[in-house]
Amino acid sequence: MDNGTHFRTCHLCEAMCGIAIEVKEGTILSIKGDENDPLSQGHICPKAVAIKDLHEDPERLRKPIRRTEDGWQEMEWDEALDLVASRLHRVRRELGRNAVGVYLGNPNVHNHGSLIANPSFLRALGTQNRFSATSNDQLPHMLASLEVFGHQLMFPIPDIDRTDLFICIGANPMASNGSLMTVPDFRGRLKALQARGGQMIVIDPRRTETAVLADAFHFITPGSDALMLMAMVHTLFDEHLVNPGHTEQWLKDVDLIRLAALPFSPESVSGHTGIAADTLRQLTRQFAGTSKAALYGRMGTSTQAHGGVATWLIYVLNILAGKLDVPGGVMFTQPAVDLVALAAMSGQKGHFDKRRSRVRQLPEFGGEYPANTMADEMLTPGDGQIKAFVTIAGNPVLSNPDGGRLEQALEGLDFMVSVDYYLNETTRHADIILPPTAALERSHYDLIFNLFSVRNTAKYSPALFERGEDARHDWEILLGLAHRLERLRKGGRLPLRAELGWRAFKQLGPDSVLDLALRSGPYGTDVGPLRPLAQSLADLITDIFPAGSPLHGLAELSPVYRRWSELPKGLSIRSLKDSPNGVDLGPLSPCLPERLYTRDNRINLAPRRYLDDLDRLHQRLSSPVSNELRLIGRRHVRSNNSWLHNSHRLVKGKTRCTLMIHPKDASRCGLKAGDMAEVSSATGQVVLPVEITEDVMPGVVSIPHGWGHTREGTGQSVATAHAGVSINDVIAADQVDQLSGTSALNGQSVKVRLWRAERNRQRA
Ligand SMILES: Nc1nc2c(c(=O)[nH]1)N[C@H]1C(S)=C(S)[C@@H](COP(=O)(O)OP(=O)(O)OC[C@H]3O[C@@H](n4cnc5c(=O)[nH]c(N)nc54)[C@H](O)[C@@H]3O)O[C@H]1N2
Ligand SMILES: Nc1nc2c(c(=O)[nH]1)N[C@H]1C(S)=C(S)[C@@H](COP(=O)(O)OP(=O)(O)OC[C@H]3O[C@@H](n4cnc5c(=O)[nH]c(N)nc54)[C@H](O)[C@@H]3O)O[C@H]1N2
Ligand code: SF4
Ligand SMILES: [Mo]
Repeated sequence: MDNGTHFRTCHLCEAMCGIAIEVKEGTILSIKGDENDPLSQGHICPKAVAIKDLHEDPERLRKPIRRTEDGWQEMEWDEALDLVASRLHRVRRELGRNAVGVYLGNPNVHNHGSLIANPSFLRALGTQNRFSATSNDQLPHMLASLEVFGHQLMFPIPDIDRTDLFICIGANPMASNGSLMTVPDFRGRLKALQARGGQMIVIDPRRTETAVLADAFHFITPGSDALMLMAMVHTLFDEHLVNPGHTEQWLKDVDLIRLAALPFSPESVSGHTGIAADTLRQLTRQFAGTSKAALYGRMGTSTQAHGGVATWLIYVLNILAGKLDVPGGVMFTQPAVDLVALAAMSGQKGHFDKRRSRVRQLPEFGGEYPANTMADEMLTPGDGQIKAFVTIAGNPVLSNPDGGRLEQALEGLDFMVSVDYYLNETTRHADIILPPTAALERSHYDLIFNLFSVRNTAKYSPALFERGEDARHDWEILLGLAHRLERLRKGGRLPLRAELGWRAFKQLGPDSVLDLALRSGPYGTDVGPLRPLAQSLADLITDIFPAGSPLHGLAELSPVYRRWSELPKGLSIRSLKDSPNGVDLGPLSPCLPERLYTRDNRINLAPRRYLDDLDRLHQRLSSPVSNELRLIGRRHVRSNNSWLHNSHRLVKGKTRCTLMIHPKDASRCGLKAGDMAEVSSATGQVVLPVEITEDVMPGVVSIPHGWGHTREGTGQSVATAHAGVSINDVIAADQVDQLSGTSALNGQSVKVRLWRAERNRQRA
């Protein structure tokens, strides 16, 4: 690689920060923020610098390894891929296709190669036992988008750069840098918001790094958000504050919402939420009365017992108060690769509950079952029991609830393969590990996070380093396996045309697909003086052919379609290479009703499944307020889920995996600073240092997720030296949001006491 500075996008979290990497003789000298990146404008967080550690980590796997009686042994690629395909095929042939399970972890969505190759791999596997991190994460948002707007990827994004009131519920963008809201430099953007006279209000069971910057902060009892949000809806109607603005003409079922919210007065929910009725009324008035306001919720509102309804109500409140599709409110993005339109064109707007999982009868979503039931599907005998398993860029032993039981289930499999470059808590159970190239050895384009971004931009980065001679990209591994599996299924040979198709796909790779998508998208090829003619043709086609037909879809997607006429043109990989810092495509802009995907082109304010799920909320309202301790998670800016703990610069310093507990609860549990606490539930128990703080609400304890590198036989020595414990060893897998099947990762009840060893010592 040439000496000098190379520009890229950081691939670690959703914020898409531009980075400038200085390289000399093949070595990274520095990683800094790229001042000229149109989205991040120089911002980075401490994790970006650790990309160097990831790249250079001697413990990062570079060749396939296979478990033998004498330990792990390296393999050649073709031998490894042949073996994996034949083992998976054998299970499929002998026990049926659903006997193979697959789990896709979070880094897949930061990798356009994987995103483009994964569908072919999943089709070749042919199993219904598909799982991913989605069901421990954003599933409620996808469901609300599907039900309300008709498309699982239509996410309303806070227009933070223009809003005057940002209400942040159950999210901590100061640590996470935003989620379903790609917002690099949250702090800078917040400062600008406050400087123009705007405010931020935070509602969270913990006074977070975000909360301390807020103009107002309210504690909320974990898992009670749906009650609070219902009371806000109630107040909107009660005080005649409903005013949907221009969306009113497309709204359906406003009355159903009014009726549904009737029983939930601010007074009736305040005991359950811990928020005074007056405070809630005032908050609702302020929200309704600020014309540029955005209500936003994330992990804390989605991964909890009422995550489905809570997420839906956030949509409902934004709509009823007239904040949807207006500058300064919540808006839809217009990315250069418009996955929303592309998916719709191929008939994949999403689906829910078309079938149920075998053991726990949980609903599928988009062809996946909730990951919290993976262990059940492996451990419960019968037709369709999972006997072979594939993980791709995931660490569910740490990330999925009841990781202990999942480990036990992985032990009992006939065969397991992991596509991953670390030997960690999950992959150590594999028979074969297939490690992909490192991030800097592949090209990068954010297909997903541009959908969530607070501003439309586009950026492509070629690979920074030549990959090792014997290294394979994720997409090559996936296509290599898919091709072999298809061949085996057809008895060893494919028809010539299919064979040529596979070879062409492997030869061209994902960048050619990306290039095609860019050129044919809304900012794509400029036809110059032919534009008026081309536009008339597109009009004609969309008039004649019914919506949903391929030609109609193609015309709508093409750069000449009238809806895109204001947008800049000329994007392709080549043009993006000429702008290595990225291209600004402008602020978010109103797009309704064109971008509604419901059958009747209306906004479904009150979908049946949400109304049906309100029985549970009524029950909650009428049951006594519990005084059990509730466990919540937390994130830290120097960490990313489970997999950055092998970077010394990120884990050094004070232990971060602690139990945060309020002084009142600490004394109730007999704990003082410096003690080790035992946190237990019916699922399991962990022991960790206590951190007594008034920053958590009384009745609430917090443990960060992604730690617990205590398992033997992993290959991450730095992580092992800073092991921590896994919160998911105490979180139950069968506590879910019953509407969506999403894991209730936040708000489960636990018992806390002094660690037994210390109790004994003190007694002696
Ligand atoms: N209790 C609790 N649990 C949680 C959460 C919580 O808040 N609380 N958060 C949940 C959320 S939001 C998420 S997204 C999940 C994340 O859960 P997972 O996606 O299961 O796990 P990660 O920790 O992200 O692990 C990523 C894995 O991918 C590997 N990897 C990294 N980059 C690449 C790559 O380019 N290619 C390949 N093939 N592998 C790669 C890493 O080595 C690691 O093994 O955790 C969930 N679990
Ligand atoms: N540094 C860092 N950044 C990350 C990640 C990371 O691990 N580390 N992970 C990335 C991923 S995969 C994701 S999905 C995003 C997540 O991004 P965020 O959603 O912003 O993540 P969290 O920091 O987990 O924020 C959840 C908040 O909800 C609060 N909470 C818990 N229970 C409840 C409740 O019942 N009600 C309410 N109102 N609040 C509650 C918690 O106290 C916490 O402050 O972050 C991404 N960015
Ligand atoms: S916030 Fe940090 S980890 Fe996230 S993209 Fe920016 S630099 Fe990377
Ligand atoms: Mo996530």
